[in-house]
Amino acid sequence: MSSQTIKEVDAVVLGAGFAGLYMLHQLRSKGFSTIVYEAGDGVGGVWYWNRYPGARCDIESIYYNYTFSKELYEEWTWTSRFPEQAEILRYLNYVADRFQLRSDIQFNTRVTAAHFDEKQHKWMIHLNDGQYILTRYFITGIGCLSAANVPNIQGLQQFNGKWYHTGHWPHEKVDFTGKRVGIIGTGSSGIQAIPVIAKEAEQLTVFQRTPQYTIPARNHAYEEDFIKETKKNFEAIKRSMRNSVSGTPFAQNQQSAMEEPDDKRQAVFEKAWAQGGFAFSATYHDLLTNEQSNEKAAEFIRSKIRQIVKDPVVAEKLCPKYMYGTKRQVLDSDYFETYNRENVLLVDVKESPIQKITGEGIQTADNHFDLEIIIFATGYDGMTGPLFKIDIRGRNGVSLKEKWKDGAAVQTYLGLTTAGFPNLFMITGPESPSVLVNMPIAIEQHVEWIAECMHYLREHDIDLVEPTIEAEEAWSTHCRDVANATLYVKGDSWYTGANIEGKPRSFLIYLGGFDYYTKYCNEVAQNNYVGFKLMKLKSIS
Ligand code: N01
Repeated sequence: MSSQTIKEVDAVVLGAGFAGLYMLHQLRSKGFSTIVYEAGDGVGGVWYWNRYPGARCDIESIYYNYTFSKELYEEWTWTSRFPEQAEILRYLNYVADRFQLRSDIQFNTRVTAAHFDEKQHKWMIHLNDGQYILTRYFITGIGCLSAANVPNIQGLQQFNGKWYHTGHWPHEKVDFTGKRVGIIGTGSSGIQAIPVIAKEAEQLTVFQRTPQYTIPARNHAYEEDFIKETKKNFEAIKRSMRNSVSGTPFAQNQQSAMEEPDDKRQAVFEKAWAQGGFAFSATYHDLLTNEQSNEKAAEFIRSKIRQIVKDPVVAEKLCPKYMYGTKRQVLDSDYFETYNRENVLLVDVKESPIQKITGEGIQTADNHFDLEIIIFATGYDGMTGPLFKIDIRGRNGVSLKEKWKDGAAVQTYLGLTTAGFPNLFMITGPESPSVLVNMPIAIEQHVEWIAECMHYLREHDIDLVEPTIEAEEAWSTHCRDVANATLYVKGDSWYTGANIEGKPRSFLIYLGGFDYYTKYCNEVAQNNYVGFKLMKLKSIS
């Protein structure tokens, strides 16, 4: 390390998305000096990077926003049910300006390493420009899906055309007009991009490994009166989201799909299909715990695919066979209809695997497909991937990667902290409800808990907070027990890590319900942070 003067702050926050922006706002209001580092040149996080055609949110806009400020909620007007990426990005820019956050955000800066210095009892943060910064608290707000997965397919470097990953889309428009385009991957990103690109490209070839259960989003513009009413009901909406299982104001039907007569169940599914959005997954409480109920939902969606897609061979290839919902349910706009277009070709790469990428396109076991553009909609190394991109080292120089290495289960306390890494907080970290809850609401809960915790520590002259091994073992066991009672753990997806070659399989999302989780975290705080070691430096040295 050089002898340069090292800047020091109370808190370093990583990422200027929903999490980082609100964390900064909270810490400032409590008088903590804070700096946010952001790799991009603007705010927005996932909505800054995911600019691919068709990108929009799958949670309704009136719920997919901050609730910490009534004024903000009243000032901002969403235009449609499911907001487009550009609109969410505008919203986050508005928030950054509205609360004058930019002055404490350093853009175009990547944190490469964060090491806990045991002599100073502080974190030394290493930046990609060679600078260092010392901080008491280190807080990650880097999301669960920011480490892009570009599969290691032989020959990519030889490809003469252009290629893109959906999560690192260029800022300028990619022109597909008159082009032969190939897209690999049919998860949420691929399914949103395919109908839009198909309208522009000369030919679109979809390389599908696993078909998906997707429900029509039924996006529409909002009426003025609806928005007025929503704003009037802000407090009630906020209360119901914050006290709900999923961070949205929707109640789940408490009935089992198997208790309902066939005709009634069919009508319930039809109604949810017509309504669009996530209503379908809330039709019965046991779709993800009872295999028979699950199959009823799965077969309903397959029947819809067979109705929509005209070519029965293509329709059958598009019918998923795995258990409904064990991969994230997708919302689409005209996805299956797109396969009725003459310029769209579906290639089943389970039947005929991709062998290599050539200078001119993609070679599968049976065919060569000439392409000018290849799009990787191949997802992310989820949950731990973003954290592992940074060399985070706690006590004794042990890295997070080593602590959670192959097969050794990830262990956290509340999905927020982990033993051996004092004063490290992970917003929406592994083993918290995160991606199975409406994210802005999950983020607000974490941010407020962290800020309160830091305030408490300062008020009580406590310098370090770190979970006990016992507390984190108990939390992780509870997390696994809850997950193992569901069908989620049986799926092969980024939820379980099965999408990344060699990644140990584990389900790292807390499924006990957002309401229960919030109550639990609050009780930990009310009981003087039970499960944490609270340390005063005076008594350490
Ligand atoms: O990624 P995915 P995503 N050869 O992992 C395939 C959120 N999100 O970016 O299923 C061939 O879901 C892979 O196949 P398989 C949301 O939480 C939200 O689409 O592994 N194919 C799969 O089809 C979502 O769940 C929104 O067999 C390969 C696809 O690539 C999460 O982000 C929008 C392959 C990856 O699907 C991730 O979604 C977008 C290979 N080597 C994203 N490797 C909204 O809010 C992978 N695949 C709406």
